Order: sequence, then structure tokens, then C-alpha cells
Amino acid sequence: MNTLDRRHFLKSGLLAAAGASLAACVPMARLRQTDQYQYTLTLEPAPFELIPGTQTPGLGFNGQYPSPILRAKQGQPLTVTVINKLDQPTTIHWHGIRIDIAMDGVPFLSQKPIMPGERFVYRFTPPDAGTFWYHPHVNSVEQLGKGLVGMLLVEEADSPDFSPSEFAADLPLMLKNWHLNDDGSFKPLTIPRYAARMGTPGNYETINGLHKPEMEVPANRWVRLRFANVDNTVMYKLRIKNRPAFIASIDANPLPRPKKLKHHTIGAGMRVDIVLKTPPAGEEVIIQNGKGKLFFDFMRLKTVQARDGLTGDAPMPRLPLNPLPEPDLANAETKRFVFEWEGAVTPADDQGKANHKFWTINRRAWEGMSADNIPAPLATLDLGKSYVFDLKNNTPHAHPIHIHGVMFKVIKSNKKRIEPFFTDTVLMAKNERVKIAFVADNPGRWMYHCHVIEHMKTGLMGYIEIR
Ligand SMILES: [Cu+2]
Repeated sequence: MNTLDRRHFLKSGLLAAAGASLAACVPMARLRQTDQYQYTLTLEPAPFELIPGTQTPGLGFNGQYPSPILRAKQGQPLTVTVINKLDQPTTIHWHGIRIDIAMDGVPFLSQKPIMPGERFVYRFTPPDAGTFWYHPHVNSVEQLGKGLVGMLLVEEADSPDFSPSEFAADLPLMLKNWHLNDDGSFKPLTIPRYAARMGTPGNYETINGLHKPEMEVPANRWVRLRFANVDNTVMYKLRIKNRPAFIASIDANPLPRPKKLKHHTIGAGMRVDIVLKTPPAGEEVIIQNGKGKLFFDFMRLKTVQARDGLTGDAPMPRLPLNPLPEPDLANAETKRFVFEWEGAVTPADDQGKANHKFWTINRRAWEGMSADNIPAPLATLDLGKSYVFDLKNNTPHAHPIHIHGVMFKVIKSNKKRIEPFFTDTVLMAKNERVKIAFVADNPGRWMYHCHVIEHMKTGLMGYIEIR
């Protein structure tokens, strides 16, 4: 504690306590009150203290960062009333949730934008459990970049095989790299020459709004670390320096067998749940982030004596699998998509404002859309049929490719051996070719885009239609 300022200790301590109390919430969830998961999110300008002693003029859910953590339960209805107190339209997208198209939160494609002063009620029942997140799908460089990003944790449905209380702590860890001057004001969130490359990285790394935080966890117990990359741009290469750890779940989907963690990279929008058994009281767990071949300390977990009266020799808790449809590979139809770099194509609009297009999918840069101009889909899929998407990244940059409305299975890569896994966002390395497969079981028009926000805004976006 002496090496960190008091504010950091207090704030991170509170978060750890909030995580630990998830287990304590379970008996209430078992009451099966259908109106239990109700929230209100107000989007509004808000000052945040990110760099200690400074104020950042952010945009916040309920005026705060870190944003409220929404907790829901698999198979039970969730209601979120969204109130727009910004000076611009917005919507909220629930990343990774297999949802009804009317609730997907994409302006024009699934709903009217929520105008300043208006509200919209999102109602849905998450079919899958796991680590999800939420964010606007309008003016994303600014709205997400200035703080409108939050985590949605869907607790596993009651089952005799698994209880969330098997984890002594359950920590949501929201990773974001802010674009800040020393006085807390914003630097430019996007610079065209970077948008045409890897994206414009921030310079102030935070976990739950804190730089290099320290959190308390119970000693000698299994803990669940839910990492969510809510950043607009950067990748995180996560490693636990001094303890064995396991990848339990990727983008909300538990692996059939947890995989030993060496290091694991998550691009913008991606999540990973890592479980580990904490060391004896007084010892630390050091979490690192890699840049190139080097790793740097990123956060610390301090262990304190557990007071649960247990012995600490329980086996690793095993998350139940989500009820995902298995694609029928033998009868699947293949669709090919090539992601390319187009160079600096910079048409100006009628106000003379530059409208950069750098990226294409199948030779087409996303045109943008409005109420009376919705461009054609990139592909039209038959409801109920299985598809293989053959994705080719013909660019020298990495792209986390996300599809709304479905979970897909990554089945093949030309760069590495793949043990097939379900996900909602696949990180494609430069020049990588990946095959994914899924059942087109959710009717609607679903966005299909790179989650590097500047890439999607400068062309690398489109949608598929399932009907
Ligand atoms: Cu990209």
C-alpha cells in the first residue's frame, strides 16, 4: 500500500469487494424474480479523475468511470433503460449477446438513433453466460474513446454442476488506454495516418480506470479474472508472471477444457476469463502486458487470509458450456471475404470535411448509412443454414473481426494450429487467413466489422443479412 497512493488502494479495494460479493448475491438470484435485472443508464458528459489530481472531460454512463457493471443471469430477462443526455444521438450495443435484432443497438439497421433528451428501453434475455460488454454504436471514436464503455456479466444459470460461489473472487477487469495530456485533457482520439495503420493508440493505460492498480484477493483460493478489452485500438498480451493460470473462457464461451495460459492476446472488443489459484497470504500475483517480446507489470493481486472456513484444496471450478448451435460443416456453404488496405482515399463531403476511406471488405469500403440509405449487405444468408466464412487479411495490420447476433466457431488458420473454439470476435494477424463457421439461426441484419474503431470508421465494416 505504501507504494501506491491511498485513492488507488481504496478504489481498487472497493472493486475487489464488489467482485467478491458476486458470490454473496447468488441466493437472491435464486429467488427467480423476473424483474430483478433492471438498470438505468444515463449517458452524460462527466469529469473523471484518471490521472490523479486532474480532471478529464469524459462521457460517462451515469456520470462515472469505471462504468456501472451490469449483472444479469443466463435465461432471465434484463431491462436497461437508456437515457441520452449527450448533445448527439446514440444507441447501445450489447457485444456478444445473441439477441433479438430489435435490441442490437445499431442505428438504422436495428433501431432509430436515440436523440438527445430521448430514452430507449432495451429488453432481452441472454441465452449465454459469460463476460460481455456494452457500448454505443454511434460516433464511436468519440463516444467509446471518451468513456462510454462498460461490462455486462451474465451469471451462469443455476445448475447442480457449477455455482459461481466456487470462485472466491470474481474480478471484472476493464482495460482501456486513454488519449490524455498531462493535465487530463484529451489528445486527439484519431490521427488519419494512424487510422490507416494500426489505429491511434492512447498513452495512459488503465484497469477499471486505475493505472497499475493493486487489488486484494483471498489467499489460496480459485479466483476468476474477467479481462475485457474495451479500448478503441490497442491489443493486450496478457500473462501471469508468477503463478500457473488457465484460460477458462474466450469471449464469454467456456472452453471444453481450460487451457494452460502462457500468454493470451485480446484485440479491441475481446474478452478472456483467466482462472488461477492464489498463493498463500502475503504473496502477490503479478499480471503483465506484453509489447513485442517484452512483458511489463500491469497490475498486482495482493492475497489476504480467506475467512470462509474452507481448506483451500477444492479442484478448479469448471464453467458450464454455453448452449451454442454446432455448425454442420459437411453441408455448410462457404463465403469468402478479403480484407484489404486501399490507401488514402479521402473524398470530402459537401462541407469540405474529409471522409477517409482506408480499408475494404471484398473491395468495398463501408459507405455509412442513414434512415433512407441503407447499403446492400455483404452477404445474405438463409435462416437455419450453416456457413463457413473464409476470411483473408491481406493487410499488414491485425484486425479483431466481430459479427453481431451470432457466436461463431474458429476452425482453421494458416498461421497457427487451432483447437476449434466459439467466439464473437476473431483476432486476425497480418496476412492471416482464418475459417470460421456458424449456424445462421438469428434473423436480422447484423453488423460485421473490425473492432479497431478507426478501421471500422474508415471502411472495414459492413453487415450480413440472415433471412
Ligand atoms: Cu481493423
